[in-house]
This record gives sequence, structure tokens and C-alpha cells, in this order.
Amino acid sequence: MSGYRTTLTHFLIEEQRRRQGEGVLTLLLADVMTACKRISDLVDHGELAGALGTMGTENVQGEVQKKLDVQSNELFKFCNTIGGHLAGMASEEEDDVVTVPAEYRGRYLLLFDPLDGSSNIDVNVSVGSIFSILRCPDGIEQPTAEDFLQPGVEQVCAGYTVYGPSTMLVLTTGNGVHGFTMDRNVGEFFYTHENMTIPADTQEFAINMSNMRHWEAPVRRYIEECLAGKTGPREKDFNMRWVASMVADVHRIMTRGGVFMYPMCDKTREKGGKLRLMYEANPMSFIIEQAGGVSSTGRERIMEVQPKELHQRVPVILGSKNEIDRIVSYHSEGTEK
Ligand code: AHM
Ligand code: MG
Repeated sequence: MSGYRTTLTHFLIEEQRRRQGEGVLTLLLADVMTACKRISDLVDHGELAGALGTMGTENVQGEVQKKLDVQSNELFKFCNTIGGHLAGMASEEEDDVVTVPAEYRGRYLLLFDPLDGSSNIDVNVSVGSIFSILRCPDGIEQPTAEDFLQPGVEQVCAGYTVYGPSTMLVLTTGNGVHGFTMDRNVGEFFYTHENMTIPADTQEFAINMSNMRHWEAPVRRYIEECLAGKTGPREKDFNMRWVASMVADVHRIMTRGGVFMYPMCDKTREKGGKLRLMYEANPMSFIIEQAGGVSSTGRERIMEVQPKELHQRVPVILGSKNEIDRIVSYHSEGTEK
């Protein structure tokens, strides 16, 4: 039970003291937290809240929108508009930047995937929300997409909420990674996971194996070596997991280590990859690096990729340090495509 545990709000106030901040980020995160609590409630109620099924519309990525995608997006926008902390927002579910009315405008930019893993909603498997916070460039009153195009190293804060058997919010402001579990009776997130770290070694990988024939040679080599097990070059057996909700797969890695990959492949090459840089790959990379892991496209540190557009996609290879270093070395050895 939550008892005398620290609330997320109090944790954020302590962090603010440490940073000698003015409290703006703390208040902004309180609004993000409220959005996540409301989405958690929707996910919890599922069909009872009329949250299952599709809308019959497509988002800017050409993906069919689920009801919960749209409802979560509306909640994120609603909860974060009037706080006075944001200059603008960007969402996976919105073609363009979401403008904040002049009277409410503040100094941060919020990017989010309001409901990640939406293919899992109707089958009652874990989904999540992902968010990233950037500073609005100086002198910009009403930000345009260009003002959001900052590399991941510029992030002030990143986090995700996993709506699983428990709802958990995990975040970093650049001072380690911290996890909070929601007590549904109290309606609060409580500090449960201090300084989360990822073991450098692992024997577990997460990848959509049905794409194997489309992968590039370095990833194929790595997975084939894992599959060869004890009698192969790695001389140990590996285990495989694939939830198809990035938040749930990354949360498992945050908990017990592992490798997560949505690598470049022939199916997604034209689009640049599958996962989105600004509100999926960058926030997850910030969290993974802060926990001692590594996050790469295979050829470049994800957080150093200079974004060219809001909905840009990238290959994602992240997790336990020694394994990711190995996969990156396979890429740099120039194993042909
Ligand atoms: P979404 O943001 O539209 O839900 O798509 C992203 C999701 C990730 O959570 C997950 O890792 C991946 O897509 C699963 O893809 P696939 O269905 O190809 O395995
Ligand atoms: Mg997503």
C-alpha cells in the first residue's frame, strides 16, 4: 500500500530544489501526470467507457486511429493547454503543431505519443503514453514545427506511462530514471522504483521476427547468433519477448535488461524506419541512456540525430550496453545490406 511513500508531486518538488528551478517544469509535469491518470482510467474501463474499436479515420502517418488513440490525444491536449507552461505541443495523432492560445503560452514544448501500442487495445494487452519536453527557442512567441526540430540531447525531461497490471510512470530529468506506481484508490503516483538501471549483459531480445527476411545483414547476424544458443558463437541460450507495445517492451528492459529493436528493414526503408524519432525514439533513448543503457539507429546515437521533420521515423536499437555495443559494431564492420 502507498502508506507514507513519497508522491510523484513531492518527488518533483525535491528535484526542483536540487535544480534550483522555478517550478515551471514541476507544474508542467503535474499536468502530464493528470493526463496519464485520466488515460489510465479510460484504459481501465475499456469497453465500459466505449474506448475500444476504431474511429474509421487515419492519422498523419496513414495509420487507422483507434477510439482510445483519439480520446487519449484529446486528454493530453486538454490537460496541458491552460497551465501556462507550454508554447506548443506536437502529437503522433496531429498533422501539425498544436497551438497554445497566447494568454496561456509558456516556455516549454511538449511532444507525445498519447497511446502507444494501440494494436493491443482491443485485446486487453498493455499500452502506454510517451512524452518528451524541450525548451522553446528564445524569442519564439508562437512555435512552428521547425522550433520542435531539436536533437534528443536537448530534451529537458522524458517519460512514459505503462498501463499494465499496474499503471506506472517512469521519467528522467537527466538525474537518473525514477519509477512511480499509481495507487488507484488514492488516485496518486507513489515513488516505488529509485534510480532504475539496466544490467549491461542480457540473454533476452525483443524484435518482430516476422520481418526477419526484410532486415539488414548486421541485425540478421545478431539474431541468428542468439538463436544458435549454447552451441553457437555466443555459447548461451537467449530468450525472446515481443509485446508490440514499445512502452511495455522498454519497461521490461528497464526492469530486467534486454535488447529492443525495430531496425531498418526493406518494408520501412522508404519511410526511414517504423518508430517516430521525436516522441517515441528520443524520449525512450533519454531514459535508456540515463539508466546506463545504449540507444542507437545501428549507425548513430539516436539522441544526436538532427530531426528534419516532426513525424520523422528512425531505426531503433536499444537496451543493455554490451549487447547494443555488439550490434553497433556489426553495423560498423560494414556487413553488407
Ligand atoms: P503505434 O504508435 O501506432 O502504436 O506504433 C508503434 C508500435 C510500438 O509500440 C511497437 O513497438 C510497434 O509499433 C509494433 O509494431 P509491429 O506491429 O510491426 O510489431
Ligand atoms: Mg507509438
